[in-house]
Amino acid sequence: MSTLEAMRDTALALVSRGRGVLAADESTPTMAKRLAAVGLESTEPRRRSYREMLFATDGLGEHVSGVILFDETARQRDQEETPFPELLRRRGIVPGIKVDGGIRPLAGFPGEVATQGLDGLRERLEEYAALGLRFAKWRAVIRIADTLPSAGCVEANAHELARYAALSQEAGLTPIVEPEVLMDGAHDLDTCAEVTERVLREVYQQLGRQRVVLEATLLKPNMVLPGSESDSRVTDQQIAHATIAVLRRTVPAAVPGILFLSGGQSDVEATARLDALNRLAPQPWELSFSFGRALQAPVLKAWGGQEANRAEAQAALLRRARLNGAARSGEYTADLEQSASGGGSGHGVSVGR
Ligand code: 5MM
Repeated sequence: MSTLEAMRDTALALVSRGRGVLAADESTPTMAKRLAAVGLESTEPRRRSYREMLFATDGLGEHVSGVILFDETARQRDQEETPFPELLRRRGIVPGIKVDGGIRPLAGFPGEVATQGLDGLRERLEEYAALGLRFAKWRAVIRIADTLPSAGCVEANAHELARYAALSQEAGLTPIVEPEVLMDGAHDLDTCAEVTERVLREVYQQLGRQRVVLEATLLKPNMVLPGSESDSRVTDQQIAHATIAVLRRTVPAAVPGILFLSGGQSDVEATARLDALNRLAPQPWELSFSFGRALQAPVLKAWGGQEANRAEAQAALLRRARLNGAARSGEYTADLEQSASGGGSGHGVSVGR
């Protein structure tokens, strides 16, 4: 099998029916925030045991196709000394890695950011491939404000995403391209739609220029939503229609799948909206999830750093994975949310960045 075919197979495996991706790639500072929110100090042994609890969940592979790891986690092992990428692989879950170096202010563009990490990326990707990681992920961040985003910021971020994607394919890792238009702000649904469309248009133009093979990529975008400080109330159906309209205008049919990020929505909101999106089938691409907070918020709450809570926390993870699995085919309902067993209140847990 050629490298290209292998990368395409990885993309297809990640968007296989009824399954989606667990984003467990929080950087050390982000993980410190997540642990602090449940009253825990972030130490290397604690991050390791939390991630082991997630990955060792029996049956996780039924609804989780892949896990995005952070560099530290990709090098850690479980209590039997099995490296985490291998542990996941044995469970039928594809291991991948976040390769961006986080965001920094974009010079000359006050209030806007760019993602760092292109320097030395080729060598890091080679090392990650040797560690058994099969896909990579890079997150670009776009903010909406009065006159933002600027054209310069959108272009710089799209260009970086395309350079990263080309380098990933060179190393044989399927790139997940994540341009996140943040939910922060008081903007309305139409403004988010307009900005997301501009961003995705630029991203696909840059991917084409950098000769990225779209069949061996996946997109990880935001859903089109009103800003978190906006007064406007919209239904899940309006969100789904606005999101699909933008995606159909901008994302080529050659892309096998779209994995939405949750971006600060509650776990229940993210699932309900993924379900609403999938009720608008058929689309040219699979519509799935790559949730971090919307999968982990109830898990962290149930775990609380106590080994005694492990089974309850794993049940909470399985429950959300199962519900999102149902949303993949538009079969999630409020009744299912209430009745699904294994922890969770059904009221929704939301976590800010
Ligand atoms: C937007 O963040 C990504 C998806 O997570 P949510 O579903 O919680 O929005 C996530 O993969 C993110 O890229 C990682 O958590 C890493 O974030 P940091 O800020 O630590 O680089």
